[in-house]
Amino acid sequence: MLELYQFETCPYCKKVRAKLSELNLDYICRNVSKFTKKREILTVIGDRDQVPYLVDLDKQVFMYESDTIVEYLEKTYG
Ligand SMILES: N[C@@H](CCC(=O)N[C@@H](CS)C(=O)NCC(=O)O)C(=O)O
Repeated sequence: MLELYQFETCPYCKKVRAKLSELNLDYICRNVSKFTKKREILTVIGDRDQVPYLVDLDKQVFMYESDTIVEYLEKTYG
């Protein structure tokens, strides 16, 4: 299962959402907008307070950086 930590107006997140849709992939969307308590989860499960952050549980892959994520999705699921 794929999980995307993101917020709606982030352009980098938008790029990742577009790729997920293009590949017709199901994913759980974790909305972590700025200035919310919920956002702290990112520094617990990752090492940076930054979105987008992708978790691919099946493959135990965790990553930041939209370009890296898009490339990973294309390579793995394209
Ligand atoms: N190079 C990163 C940039 C990501 C980025 O700057 N995300 C912003 C939101 S649009 C962010 O999380 N900034 C830190 C913050 O909001 O605290 C990428 O391509 O994913």
